[in-house]
Amino acid sequence: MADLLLALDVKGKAEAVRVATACTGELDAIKIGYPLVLSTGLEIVKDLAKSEIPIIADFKVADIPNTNSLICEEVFGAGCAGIITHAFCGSDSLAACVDASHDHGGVCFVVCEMSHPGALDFLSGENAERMARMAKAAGADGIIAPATRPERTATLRTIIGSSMKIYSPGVGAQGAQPEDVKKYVDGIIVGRAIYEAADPKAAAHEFRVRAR
Ligand code: O7M
Repeated sequence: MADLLLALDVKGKAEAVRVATACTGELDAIKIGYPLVLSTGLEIVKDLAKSEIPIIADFKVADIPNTNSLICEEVFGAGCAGIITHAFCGSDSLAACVDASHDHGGVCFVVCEMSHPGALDFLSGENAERMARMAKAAGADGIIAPATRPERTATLRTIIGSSMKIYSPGVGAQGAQPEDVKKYVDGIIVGRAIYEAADPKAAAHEFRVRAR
């Protein structure tokens, strides 16, 4: 049984609020990232807070420890409940993000293996497994692993164990189905298949039911 996270990669406040409002009651969290925040500013977090579900900032943080901490301050200061970081900058950068998240009462998720074909160049295989071990050692709350490669997500689950969560993108527009990964993960991340749907609420409802 997996939660449903909406990847709200739309542009502008009006469209973001339209989709979020339409999906009221069908989502467990909303993931925002560069497409939306660069078009609206972080004030969008307050606008989306009316949906009363956690807002997770997918900034795929990847910098030196001090800069990572400063990014976390802004994200949690704006009202986000969680942040998503990369791990490839190393254990000190990752620790800064995890620790700053926890200092602000938030959660930190770590990208380990990505869902797109190009992930096979770097963000997969042994590299992903090393990053999963690093995420666990850092005390992260969870990892990101691909619905498009469920067998890899299953492998990463064996590395992190059951005390950490896995959120999994790739369902819908990238071709994966909720049934492919729901037994390995705590949440599926769905973007275009919901926010581009003629009826986003109905689409969200169907994904939520199929993820259960
Ligand atoms: O369902 P989509 O394909 O329209 O959107 C998927 C969302 O998940 C989109 O916000 C991507 O940036 C994100 N994502 C991936 O698609 N693949 C990954 O490997 C990782 C992410 C992600 O959310 O990383 C935190």
